[in-house]
Amino acid sequence: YVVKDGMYSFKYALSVINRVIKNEKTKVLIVDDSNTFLETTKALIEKYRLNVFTASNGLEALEVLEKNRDIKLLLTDYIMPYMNGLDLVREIRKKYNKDQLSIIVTSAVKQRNTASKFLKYGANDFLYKGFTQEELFVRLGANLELIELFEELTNRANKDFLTGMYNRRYLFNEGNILYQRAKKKKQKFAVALLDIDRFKSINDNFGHDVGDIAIKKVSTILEKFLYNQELVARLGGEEFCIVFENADENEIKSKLELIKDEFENSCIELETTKLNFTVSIGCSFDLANSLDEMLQAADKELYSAKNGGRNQIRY
Ligand code: GH3
Ligand code: MG
Ligand code: MG
Ligand code: MG
Repeated sequence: YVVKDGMYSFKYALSVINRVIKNEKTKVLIVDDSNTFLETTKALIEKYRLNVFTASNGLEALEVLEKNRDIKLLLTDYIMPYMNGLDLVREIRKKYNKDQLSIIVTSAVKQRNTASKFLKYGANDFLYKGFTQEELFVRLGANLELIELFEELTNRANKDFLTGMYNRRYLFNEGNILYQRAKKKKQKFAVALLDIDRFKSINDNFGHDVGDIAIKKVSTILEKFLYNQELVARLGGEEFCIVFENADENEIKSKLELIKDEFENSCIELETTKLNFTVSIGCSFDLANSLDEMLQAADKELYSAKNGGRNQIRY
């Protein structure tokens, strides 16, 4: 099925693949009812550090995908028993958009409308069987590059540039999903707002750069105590939000105490001095009518923590 070329001919594709695949091994799934095709293509693709899975029909492919949700690219045949490639593409596109999974179709069927039919149903690319190694690698490279660009875009849209934490936008999208789930399943749910005390005076006395260091310090400390089951985000400025899903009230309270104390007991080493700062936290356990309402309630508590003298938690 695969026509061999001289090595020189796919240098370009290799350079793309090597750029796309950085640390982790990118997962690729090949679906074909011919074992010979599966084995040859798997061996070929594996040479370039891709992690290759195989399936011999559409149904099997859906199972493999279900178990490996981080598969980035699918190379599928058209005519197969049980579920053919066209039905497979239609099924997949109900669940995975083009920003999550690229689909390349390979077929020996040479009807005029085969390729367009597949593209209409959501395939990214189409290759007639008998393709050369170079053709395969160029298309793998191009389609994997696309996925990587989507990932980078998503990352930039959801993360805060200074700290690398999730941003306000992500918090509201993801937080609302978690809130609705908790409400439906009648599960526990809590939100906390954390704000640096007298942050303006850090900026005024030490400069904006040191202010930024303090903000980054918050992200380091939150990372130390949270992130297992919590959604953590920087809402803006020196204000942070923690969403607790399905956690016990006392557990949350003791975690927040630990965090507050950690700020009190640690400092930032500057060239000439040590900088100490504290935080205030407001927390709401009442599910209320929306995530927004919960945040408002937590904000009220935060306000009273500030009024009560700062460096404290209010529930
Ligand atoms: P309080 O104890 O009541 O919270 O007082 P505060 O001074 O911490 O609170 P306030 O909200 O009045 O001040 C927040 C300041 O944060 C105002 C703004 O100039 C500064 N700020 C916002 N974003 C950034 C940032 O990204 N970096 C730095 N260095 N400062 C920021
Ligand atoms: Mg076939
Ligand atoms: Mg503040
Ligand atoms: Mg503030």
